[in-house]
Amino acid sequence: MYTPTVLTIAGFDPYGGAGIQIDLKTIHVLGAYAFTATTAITAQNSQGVTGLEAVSPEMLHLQLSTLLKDIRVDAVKIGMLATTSLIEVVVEVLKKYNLPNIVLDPVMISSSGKPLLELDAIEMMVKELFPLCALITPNLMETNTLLGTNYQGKKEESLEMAEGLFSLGANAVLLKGGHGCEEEAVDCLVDASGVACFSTPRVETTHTHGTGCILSSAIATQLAHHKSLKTSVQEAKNFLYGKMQRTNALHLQYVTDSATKKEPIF
Ligand code: PXL
Repeated sequence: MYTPTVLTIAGFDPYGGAGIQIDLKTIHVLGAYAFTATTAITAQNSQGVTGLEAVSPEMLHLQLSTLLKDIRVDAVKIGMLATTSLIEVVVEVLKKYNLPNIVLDPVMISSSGKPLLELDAIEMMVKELFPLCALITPNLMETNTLLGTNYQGKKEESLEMAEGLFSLGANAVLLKGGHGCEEEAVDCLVDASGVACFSTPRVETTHTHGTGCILSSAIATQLAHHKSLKTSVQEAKNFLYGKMQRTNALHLQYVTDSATKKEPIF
């Protein structure tokens, strides 16, 4: 029997709650095989990111081309890209190997506030990378940065936001509602066929580190299983919702105050 494969191109989080570590865990538990190419090494713990170092463009190119000469990929998840020159490498490789089912989480800043993408890289990401993507999955802050807006995450704004994002050139957009201000967490999917919204109750939790990574990896994995985009989004959202209801309980050194604790989700 054939094992579907997902390639994740993302940053390395030694804490294991975000980046390629959680992508690998997500892809594995959802029944596909994960290949991982690292864009940057970060240092972090439950309190946030203390430093990061991007790999050289040559090294990212070598990781990708070495893998892709050898393997078949059914879907791609892209997370932290760090620099303009790494985006150039990713664009070149995606085109050269004509990779399918590309899901881009346009990571710009960590949940603890550390920039994870050079500011002047955003333009290149939109112009060169968005058109190659089956789906992009921005959150509220990323949406405001991409559109130069100041939306608050209200229900009545979501259609305008999602359509604004769709006009940036990706084949589909999933506008995530996790940072919104409504009681339900509603994600809106927009593609050429229209809009579909997916809702779960909002989970009251401080453990949000890596949620975007889990969602985008889970969607890519479902696409690798040949599910439709809508079904993939629905199943990925249900998976994340289930995991957020039962996070880890590790022995963290710094924070005993449950109000600010950030456990890896799984
Ligand atoms: O969740 C965004 C994110 C993505 N990738 C890496 C990260 C983070 C947030 O901290 O560290 C590697």
